[in-house]
Amino acid sequence: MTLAYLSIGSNIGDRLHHLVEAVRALHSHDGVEVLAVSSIYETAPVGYTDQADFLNVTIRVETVVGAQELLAICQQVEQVLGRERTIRWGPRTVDLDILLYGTDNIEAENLVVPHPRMHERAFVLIPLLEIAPLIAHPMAPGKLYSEEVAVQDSGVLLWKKVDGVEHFLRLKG
Ligand code: PH2
Ligand code: MG
Ligand code: MG
Repeated sequence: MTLAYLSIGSNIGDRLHHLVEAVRALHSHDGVEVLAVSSIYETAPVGYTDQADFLNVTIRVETVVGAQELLAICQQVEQVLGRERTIRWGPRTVDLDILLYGTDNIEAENLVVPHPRMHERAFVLIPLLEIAPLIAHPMAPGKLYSEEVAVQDSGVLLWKKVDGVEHFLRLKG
């Protein structure tokens, strides 16, 4: 069993629907159990700023599958939710990124873990610290993510307080 942390974001269409459906799909998957979901944050776009605000959450999962298989599952969930989206021509409706996979350091061509930009993204760190306040950098022993300057960043607002996985899944029937 491995504990992993994922970031999920959506900024197209019914953003809450996409987040809830993504978590539901992961949870229903054999070999992946969602143990915690952060509150939902509304976040200003980072990178390409000329797009709508995101809703972002982070989740903790316990899994028996390896990191590459977890990535494949995430991509499958994106595709399933993306099929709705292609009808609307929009950019991707949901993005699932593996932040941490146990304490592994993975540098494959298609997957880098810890996520190489997570430490500079408030939309990742603020929800992550809510469910894992004392989490340390796997590659920087003794350093806490809570010490990163990005945690101070503006542009991340609490959108809906979440009280457990079941509560989160009930937000959208
Ligand atoms: N995801 C990106 C790029 N920029 N900005 C916010 N606020 N939230 C995101 O999830 C996000 C982003 C690429 O995946
Ligand atoms: Mg991403
Ligand atoms: Mg991604």
